Amino acid sequence: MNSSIPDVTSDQDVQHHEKMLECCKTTLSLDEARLGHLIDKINSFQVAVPSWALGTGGTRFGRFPAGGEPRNLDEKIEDVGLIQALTRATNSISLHIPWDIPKDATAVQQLLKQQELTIDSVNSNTFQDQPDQEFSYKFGSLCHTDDRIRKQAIDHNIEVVEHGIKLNSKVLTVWLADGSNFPGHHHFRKAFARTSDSLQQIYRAMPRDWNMLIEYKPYEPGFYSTVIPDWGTSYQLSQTCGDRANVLVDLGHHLPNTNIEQIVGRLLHFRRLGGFHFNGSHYGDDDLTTGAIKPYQLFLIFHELVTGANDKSINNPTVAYMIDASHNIKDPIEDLINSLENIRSAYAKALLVDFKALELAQKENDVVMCEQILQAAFQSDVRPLLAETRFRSGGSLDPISFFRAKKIRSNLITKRGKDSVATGL
Ligand SMILES: [Mn+2]
Repeated sequence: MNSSIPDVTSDQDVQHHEKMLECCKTTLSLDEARLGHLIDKINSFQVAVPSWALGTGGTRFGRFPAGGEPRNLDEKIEDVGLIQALTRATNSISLHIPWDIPKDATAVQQLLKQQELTIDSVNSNTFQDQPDQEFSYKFGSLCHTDDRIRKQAIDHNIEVVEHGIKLNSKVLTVWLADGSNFPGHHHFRKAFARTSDSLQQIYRAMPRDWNMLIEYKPYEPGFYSTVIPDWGTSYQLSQTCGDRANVLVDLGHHLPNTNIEQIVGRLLHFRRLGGFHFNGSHYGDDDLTTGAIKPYQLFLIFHELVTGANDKSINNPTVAYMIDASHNIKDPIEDLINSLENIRSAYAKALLVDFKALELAQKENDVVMCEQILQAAFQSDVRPLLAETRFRSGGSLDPISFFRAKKIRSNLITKRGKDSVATGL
């Protein structure tokens, strides 16, 4: 338990929780062994929080910060440490370069250790210009028509890897804003070929134990085309780079009603699912709380992940899970706790699916039974199971109530100020 945080269980209603847990065990027919097994599984499902998620996000219309935002990398690590202490569901932090360049890697390592955290992936940024940079990315980065600009973007990615090495990261995530806003601007084939070549150069510069994740997005900021719009393009680029390049699925990076669970299944089949960015959306890249809008879809995605993990013929690499959301209205810390709870809820429900019965029903084309088996798991109330998982690993039974009862946000405002702004936003 993080020593700077007071005991998180002392003021919780343990008795009430125990009653709820007994109900849950009865309803789900869980004996102690099965309960322990589920808790171990849920406990090992850890999701990284990115360094840019601790401040208030905004829209292009405005930003309404709550105050007490972390002013530097150390304070961001402290915030993730707090979320980890309360939830025991996020044991790593993902860094954005150049927003969060560690000035003293040894000191950062020490702070991470104190907070029981590690560095997950490092993320490059060629979607905006930095004050000291020579060339602009207005018309793209890795796809650019000008070799000098491409080289600048490639060098930036290599520099990001160098920062990551100092912090024991082993994953570079590349998301490109490269695309076009109007027909005719991009020569689609040439822009793709230049991007592929740039990614290969970055890939070759990475140490041999590093992985590259290639994220796709169908639109925005390019409203007519993006160079990497879909999983197929990411897949092709990964294959061209090599075994250590894989596809990253961001839930918000799909057109409305896309069957994301099928994409996940397909990538597992190809052994190319490398990373996952969780968020919630109704229309596009809304970056809302994970599971807030489409909990059934989230469950179906986890169902694919769990069946993939159970299938011995699938040899997919370890998937890097991260929350990639923006908190416009909610307190960022509460929102992240919300998301972690919803993610684990979907995972726990997917673990409850009767796979053998489902397999049989699928073989017999018993459509009704197939759906009922999934619904039986999806409609289970796993909240006591998640609370017990946190409790056993030293977290809080009810993290948001704890956060509020201890007035953590007002304490942060007192310490950091009402107008503190998280770097990068
Ligand atoms: Mn993302």
